Amino acid sequence: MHTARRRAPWHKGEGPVKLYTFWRSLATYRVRVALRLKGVAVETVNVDLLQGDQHRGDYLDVNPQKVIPALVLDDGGLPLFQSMAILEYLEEVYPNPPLLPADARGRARVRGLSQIVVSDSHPLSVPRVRNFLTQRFNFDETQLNTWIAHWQTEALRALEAHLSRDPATGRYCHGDSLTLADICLASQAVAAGFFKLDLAPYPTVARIAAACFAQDAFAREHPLRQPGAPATLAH
Ligand SMILES: N[C@@H](CCC(=O)N[C@@H](CS)C(=O)NCC(=O)O)C(=O)O
Repeated sequence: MHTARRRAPWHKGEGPVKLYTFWRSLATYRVRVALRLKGVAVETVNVDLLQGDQHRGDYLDVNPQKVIPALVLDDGGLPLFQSMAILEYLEEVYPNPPLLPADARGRARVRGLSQIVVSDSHPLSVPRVRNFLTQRFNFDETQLNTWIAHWQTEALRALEAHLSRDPATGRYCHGDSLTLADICLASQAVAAGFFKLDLAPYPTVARIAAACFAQDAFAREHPLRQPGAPATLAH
C-alpha cells in the first residue's frame, strides 16, 4: 500500500522564493552569489549540516538526496536541486548580467572549468563522504586530511593549468566579466581556506579568487559572513 505523500507547502506565483542554505555549504555559496549578482532576493532556510538537519524528515520532502542547496520556486512545483542546475536555471530565467559567454566554445570552457570544481573536487570532501571514510574505513584525522588535500589540490592544479595556458583567461576565468566559472572557482578557494591549503602555488587561481572576493556579491555571501559561521577559517 502506498502512503499518501504529505503535500509540500510550495508557494505559487513567479520566481524563486526560498533557498535552503547553511553557512559552510560551498554548493549553496555558489547559488547565493548568483542570486545576488542577478538581483534576485529569496528567503533563506537554515539547514544545519553539522547537526544533521539534512537527514530530518521535513527536509527529505524538500530534497530526498539529503543535500543542500534546494531552491523553491513559486510555481507550485518541487524545489530545484544541484547547484550547477540551479545556476543554469537562474542564467536562463534572469539573463542579466550574463554569467555565460555568448559563444558555444566559450560556454563549453566556462562549464568545463566549473565542473572541475563541482563534479571532480567538491563531492569528494562533503560531510557524507568524510563520514563514510571515517565510519566505514576507520580513517583517522591524518588520513582524512590527506584525502581531502589530495582532491582539493588536484582541482587547484587543473584549474591553474587550464587558466594559465589559455589566452581566453582575463581578469576573471573567461575574459573580463564574471561567469559561472568564477563562482565555482571562488567556492574552491573558500574550500582551500577551510582545509588550510595555500593558494600560492596557483597564482592565476589566487589572482582570480581575489578579484571575485573584491566583488560585493562574493564578499557578502562568503560562507564566513553567514549567520552561525565561526570567526576563523579553521574548522
Ligand atoms: N553536487 C551537489 C553537492 C551538494 C552537496 O553535497 N552539498 C553539501 C553541502 S556543500 C551537503 O549538503 N552535504 C550534506 C552531507 O554531505 O551530508 C551540488 O553541487 O549541489
